[in-house]
Amino acid sequence: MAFKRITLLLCSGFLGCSLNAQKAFPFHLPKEKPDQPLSLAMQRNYDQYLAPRPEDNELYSQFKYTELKGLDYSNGDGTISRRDPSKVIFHNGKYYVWYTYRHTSTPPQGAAKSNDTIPSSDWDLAEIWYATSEDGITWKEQGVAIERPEKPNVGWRSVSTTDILVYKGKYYLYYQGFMEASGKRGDDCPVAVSYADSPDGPWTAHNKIVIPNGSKGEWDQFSIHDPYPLVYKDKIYLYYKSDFDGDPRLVRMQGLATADNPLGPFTKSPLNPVLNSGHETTLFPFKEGIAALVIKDGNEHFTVQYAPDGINFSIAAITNSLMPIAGGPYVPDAFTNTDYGKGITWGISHAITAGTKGKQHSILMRFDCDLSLDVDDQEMKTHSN
Ligand code: AAL
Repeated sequence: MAFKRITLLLCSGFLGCSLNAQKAFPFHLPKEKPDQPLSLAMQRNYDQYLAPRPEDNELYSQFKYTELKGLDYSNGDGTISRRDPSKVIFHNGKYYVWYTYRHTSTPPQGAAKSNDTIPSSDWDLAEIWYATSEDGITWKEQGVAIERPEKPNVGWRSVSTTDILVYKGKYYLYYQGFMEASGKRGDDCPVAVSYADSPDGPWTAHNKIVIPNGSKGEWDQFSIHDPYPLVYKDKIYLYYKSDFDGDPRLVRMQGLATADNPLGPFTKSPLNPVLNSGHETTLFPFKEGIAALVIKDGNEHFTVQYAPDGINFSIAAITNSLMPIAGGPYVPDAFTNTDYGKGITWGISHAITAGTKGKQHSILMRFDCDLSLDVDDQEMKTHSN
């Protein structure tokens, strides 16, 4: 697939979640009727949304997808899978991404048929691998970063769904540590962490749960998934997904835990969950706050949200194209403790989960977007397809 630049439809009307949103409107209440009562829909249009048209705010984007080169898609029989990419980082002239890698003799067979060598799901019996690239499109798979530790260490059954933190010159990979196969309540897993002096490893397992499950009755008692660290307001802000375990439906939401030390202790926000929707976590510093791509699950799925304080999120934008599933963006200021985030323009996400139930395997792709303050709107418009 040829890479094409995305159609860009951005202007500069985004005002955070300011109650002064009306000022951004080039047209608003008829001047001759300033006290005209507003319908609920019109009130919301002024108070909640950030510009008169969705495409007029900086958190509106379309998304374009491009096949990656160098990560082998060819076997296609479900025995190899790459999924749930980390954020992308840039180090010594190369981009790095980590992801869940599974290579088993059979495709996933479901929980009942799973055993020590047969995976139950696409992320069972997995390891964390990594790849590097000079241009973000052609990648070289470098091999394993985090192996499954010996039983009974956290993650002995599977390590998956990782994300990277760079903090004070060291590298930290947070990941889900499974103690049982996915589908047999193994998904009720907590988050573990390994650390290294270089993105190429070697990685040392902390061998402790770093973000524990909530206590019985708390919203995150069953799982802590999709850890996603940023540095914000002088702290590590680690967002994560959990599931209210409705029988058998899961209500997925996202929470926040903060820390001064990458190995913890992490303190969960008293306002958790901070996002009422979403599945895998994708967030980035934007202006004074944090923006989130909220995908797949919940009443507010497939929206871009913004929290001026990193905690209180509102819908900022919708999109008219498919949002990246499990997006791991390149966030240049993810760890700089910025007080004015610049946003993102690309990353790696899921392309597709191929095959029928029990035979899934996942593929990674690149996404491009314009969720960045640096992009020249006019230039992008000129090159739109
Ligand atoms: C993903 C993530 C987590 C779940 C499973 C593997 O996309 O939300 O990682 O546990 O699905």
